[in-house]
Amino acid sequence: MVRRERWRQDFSGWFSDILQEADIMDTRYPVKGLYVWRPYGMKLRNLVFSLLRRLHEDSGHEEVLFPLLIPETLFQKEAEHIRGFGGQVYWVTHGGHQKLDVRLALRPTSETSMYPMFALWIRTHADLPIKVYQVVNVFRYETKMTKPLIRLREVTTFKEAHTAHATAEEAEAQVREAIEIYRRFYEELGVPYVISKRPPWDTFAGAVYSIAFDTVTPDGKALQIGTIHNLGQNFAKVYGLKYEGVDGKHHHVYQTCYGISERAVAATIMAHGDDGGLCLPPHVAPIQVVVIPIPFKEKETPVERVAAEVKEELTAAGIRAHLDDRDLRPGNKFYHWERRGVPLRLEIGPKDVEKEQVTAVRRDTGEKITVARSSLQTQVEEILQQIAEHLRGRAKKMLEESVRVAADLKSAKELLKKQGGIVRVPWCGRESCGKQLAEKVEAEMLGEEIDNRPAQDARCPICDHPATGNALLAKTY
Ligand code: 5CA
Ligand code: ZN
Repeated sequence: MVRRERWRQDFSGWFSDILQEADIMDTRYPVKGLYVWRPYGMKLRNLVFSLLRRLHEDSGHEEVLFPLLIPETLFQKEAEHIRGFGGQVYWVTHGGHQKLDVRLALRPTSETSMYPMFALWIRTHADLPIKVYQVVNVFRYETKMTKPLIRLREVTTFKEAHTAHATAEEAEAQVREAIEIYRRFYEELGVPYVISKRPPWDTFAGAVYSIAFDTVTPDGKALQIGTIHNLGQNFAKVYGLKYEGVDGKHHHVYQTCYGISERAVAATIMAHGDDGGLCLPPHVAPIQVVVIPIPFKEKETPVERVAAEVKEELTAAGIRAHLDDRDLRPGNKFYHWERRGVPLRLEIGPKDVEKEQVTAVRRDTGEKITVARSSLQTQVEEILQQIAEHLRGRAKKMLEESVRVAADLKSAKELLKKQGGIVRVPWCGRESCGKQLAEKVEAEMLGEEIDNRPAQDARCPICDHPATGNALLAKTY
């Protein structure tokens, strides 16, 4: 029943068709790397990001909103940061006809706008920690190929969290909390991931170290879906973020930041879709249940009335239900909602009315289930739960199968070339070996895996020293 041929073999085509046909995005906006969210996509985006907001709020993060424009004088202060982002910044140079004295950057991320303000807010240790987040647009002049939801020049939905702490230990603990938040977020979306510590040569500009979440796309590439950075005191020193400790002395704070963009929406779409279109996890599906009356030709039946009642009953129970009473053939309606990934369809025909039942059809498996009207709500809730679990399990299994261990570097290279996915190679942790590993398998180093350790006697295939971790290597988006 479930076909995933095109989804796998022509992922790019599948993805761009589905964005258009499922009413997610319009990709025809006449500026490269900028796209339009359409109503159904907007609903999906808001549901996905409300999960993320809730996880931040529940762990004590408070929402803020900083300006989009950053004066060049502030932006240029942190040398590493500039080296990393310099080539990607859009500059505002004029106000009307007037040339500006100080150019203004469109934020590519907000360290340089936030931290000078943090410096004004922090006086004593009692002002710490600061844990804030915002969900905003950021601009990056990306030079790699742009792609809707994946590589944008205007990232429209950038959740960035920024923190400041009195001690290095607290900043470390904050990194762990952020990892936990991102784990839970992606668990809820059923999006599988690997977590790794980015290699030193690919750390975020201005960070001490970076942690990345990656998923694997249907065409076998790694896609980074979130990062967490320990900034140490780098920015604190540049922007003067100091607090007076109990010892009466002034100390620089320790900072972290972590971000997720609308790539999370892309990851959700690709993790669960199939050749029929979207297949959305019930948590974030704009419509969880669509009710479709199936009137019998030429015969007066109460199917419409019963369908409306069913819809009302589900809505009252807090389920996002929709009644499709358009004057269309049922087959067309099935197709319409299938494309859009509605997890559950309820069909109501004359026989269903007679028997006081509805016919439920699962989007993920195509399975038909007869549900008694008397237990409608509980059964629908149960089925939605089962769908969520099935999707999560199926996606997780696929990712696990695509993380492979190779006997040697030559076969690792072959594996990546033929099947894609991620290869796991023991690594001594040294930069020169890491770079050679990536070169030899003709892929990129995602980083050192967090959740798995190499075997006791494992050795680095480059230098033959004992391995201190696993390198994850993949072709990347
Ligand atoms: N200031 C830090 C943390 S908030 C920061 O900017 N980190 S980042 O550059 O790694 O971005 C965080 C996440 O945003 C990335 O992991 C990636 O998933 C997503 N992202 C980055 N650039 C783009 C882009 N051009 N289009 C879509 N998503 C992006
Ligand atoms: Zn080595």
